[in-house]
Amino acid sequence: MIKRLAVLTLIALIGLMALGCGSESNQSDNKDLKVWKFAHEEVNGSVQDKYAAKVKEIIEEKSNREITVEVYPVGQLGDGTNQVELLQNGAIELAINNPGAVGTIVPESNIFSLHFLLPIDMEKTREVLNTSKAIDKLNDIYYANNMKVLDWFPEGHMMWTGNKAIRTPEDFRGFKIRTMASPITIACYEAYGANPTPIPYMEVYSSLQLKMIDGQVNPLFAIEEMKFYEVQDYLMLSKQEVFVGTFVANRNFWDSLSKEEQALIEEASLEANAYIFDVQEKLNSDRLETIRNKSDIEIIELTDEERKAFREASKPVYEKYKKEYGSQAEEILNLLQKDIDAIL
Ligand code: 6CS
Repeated sequence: MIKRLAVLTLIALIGLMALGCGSESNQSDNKDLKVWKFAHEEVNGSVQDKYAAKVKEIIEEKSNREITVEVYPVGQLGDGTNQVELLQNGAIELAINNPGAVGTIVPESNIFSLHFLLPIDMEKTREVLNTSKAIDKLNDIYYANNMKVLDWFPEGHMMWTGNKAIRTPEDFRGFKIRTMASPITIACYEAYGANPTPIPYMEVYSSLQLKMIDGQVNPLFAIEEMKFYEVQDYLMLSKQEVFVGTFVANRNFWDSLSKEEQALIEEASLEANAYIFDVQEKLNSDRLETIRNKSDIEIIELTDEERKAFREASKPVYEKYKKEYGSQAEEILNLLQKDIDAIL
């Protein structure tokens, strides 16, 4: 109930913002001026922020500034899950979200919360996301849930930080790890014996600092920009999954666009897909160096043998995904695994 009220309040707020924008168009007497609201889940300077800035730049320039794209980083329009609801309701036109947040709404999207699924080689992961038929099927399901998916892109490997070293699933026993809300993420950590605790992104730093949780999991760029490394003793280069971002439009908004406008957004997403791949590689490697230079956090690179033990422990969760989400989810997983095997 409280969550619903929060989303309704946000929608009302966004409505007021839209009225503001409308008067701007009237002042210039140009009824064709359009404002598209674009929310993402990260802070200024992040991977998603740079993606959104690239899309904004292309759309505004190529529309001769007849379209303005307003970018809202995390916090301004609620957290990741609020933002998915705002997009579904049409309160915002464009968004970047990720399966960790969409997983409670679109069960099949939890596929990307499975550990040890996507190739560890990020180029190959990108290729799978850009070409697999599994993605077409997922896109149809998102569309049925009011979201038109325009792009899937990797943001980096997920890594653990903690107040103790984690090298084996046994080390996770009783460990309170902050995760996103995806039920499959939660199941993975339960399979390791940990105590997964979903907390909004913007509350993770203080929860670590106050020792309400023992650790968290995120890509390196986020561990640096959110300053998690300041309040943690160990950083594990664990690479058990890839953080996948999704560029999406509200379905009614998408269907109401002209063919030219749709083509413009598709062109922007295609360009952003290539651009962001290099950006995430550089941000993740540069920020690991920043963490090394600015702190005395102990950095542990998991060996192949150590990763294997986690891979084995996470296998039952694949069965859970198939069993709980049904035949369509199973078909998507089979298709994806076939395409991954072909690329490896
Ligand atoms: O951990 C999270 O909740 C967030 N992590 C990243 C890297 N992006 C957005 C997401 O909400």
